[in-house]
Amino acid sequence: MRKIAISDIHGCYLTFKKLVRDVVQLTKEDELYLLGDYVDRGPGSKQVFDFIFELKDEGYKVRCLIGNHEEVFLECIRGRGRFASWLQFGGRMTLDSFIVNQPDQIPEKYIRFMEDLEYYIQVDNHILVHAGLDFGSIDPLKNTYGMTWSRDWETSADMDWLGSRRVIYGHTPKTKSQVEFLLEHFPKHQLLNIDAGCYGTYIPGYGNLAAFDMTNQTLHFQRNIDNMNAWRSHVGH
Ligand SMILES: [Mn+2]
Repeated sequence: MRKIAISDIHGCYLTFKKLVRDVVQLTKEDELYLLGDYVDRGPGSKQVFDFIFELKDEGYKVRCLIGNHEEVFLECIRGRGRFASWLQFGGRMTLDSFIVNQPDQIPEKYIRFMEDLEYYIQVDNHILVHAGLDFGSIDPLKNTYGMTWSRDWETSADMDWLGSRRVIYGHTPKTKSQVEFLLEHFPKHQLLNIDAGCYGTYIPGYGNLAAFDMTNQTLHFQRNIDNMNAWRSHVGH
């Protein structure tokens, strides 16, 4: 029985499926934790959701956190005027994967899935969260904005507050060797960013999806095998 964490899939369905099925070889005894940003940029946001539903239907244990991209999507659904910025943010790729033009044309079950996502999960002595924790707030586990949007928060982490707990998160892409370096220092630093920049195939060192095995404290990587050409032409690379 292993506890596995994966973050920032960003519509890279083929890469995600290969990582889970062939590289990690997930079993029904394992627990899979997904740390948010399922959608946008990659070509298969809908297919990422469908694969998560498929795993759950087959009896795999999967728990899912919210990322800032799902938050922005839900704001679009609730009509808070974020639609234009969401499209810039990679949202066009998500709409294309559903073959629709507006976020409210996406079927209800996908929207409900996103509405039900959790902000953080504590697993043994690990705190799992999408982006990080805002240590400027009285209780970092109550600041949901910090959980989905934090950047460069590591140096302000309050290690007394954290105690023996460790934080696993994503959101800010790192190269594969940076993620490996962070794992080497994880016992001392207690913070591990596992976002290996899956969608960034055009930047040297990026373009991998990482799975962190919390039980054995090991990393697995899958190189991106999705077709990122539409996103690349969209962002001009
Ligand atoms: Mn993010």
